[in-house]
Amino acid sequence: MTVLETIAVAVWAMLPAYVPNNAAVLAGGGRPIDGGRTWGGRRILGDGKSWRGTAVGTAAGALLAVALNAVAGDVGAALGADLPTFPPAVILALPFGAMLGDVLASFLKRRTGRERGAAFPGLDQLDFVVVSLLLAFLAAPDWFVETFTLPVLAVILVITPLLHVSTNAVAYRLGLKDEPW
Ligand code: CTP
Ligand code: K
Ligand code: MG
Repeated sequence: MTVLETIAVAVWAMLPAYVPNNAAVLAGGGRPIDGGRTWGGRRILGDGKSWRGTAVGTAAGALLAVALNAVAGDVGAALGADLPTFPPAVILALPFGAMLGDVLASFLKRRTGRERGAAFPGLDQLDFVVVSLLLAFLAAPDWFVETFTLPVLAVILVITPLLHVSTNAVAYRLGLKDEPW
């Protein structure tokens, strides 16, 4: 695989995990997952993790995966890359894993004294990737190993923080997000 093909596969395979967090920002609000409960004097998760944001984010990523499956052949031919299609279990695992990773990160942020919206460099940029990859592996191990080769994983590790930082900066400037991270 050429470097460009590797990048194309990496972006394609992770799109269903990239979109949920942005969709959650647009859909956010409503009842917080933790119902306002605290643990050790701090919120368990905080108001930034809502049922609606989580549900809409997961649905948006899953719908995108279904759409990508429909056009993988045509887009792959145009790009000259062998783009993967997502097995049914992965259609759900990638976006749900992204949302779960974000929720777990908020749990860690609250336990370490960070208020809602506080930055946690490193965790903020990679939480959703790690958990979505983990759930995708559990959902379809053979597909995972075939799709996420070491070069593809390496590209994901590099481009994810770049994409995360730039999309959040845009969302912040558009007034959609309270903080630029
Ligand atoms: N959001 C949501 N549900 C989620 C994730 C995000 O409703 N599961 C919405 C919330 O409105 C949230 C916004 O998207 O405020 C931005 O997401 P994020 O930066 O992850 O949340 P923060 O408000 O920064 O809270 P935290 O410090 O817990 O990350
Ligand atoms: K976050
Ligand atoms: Mg935030």
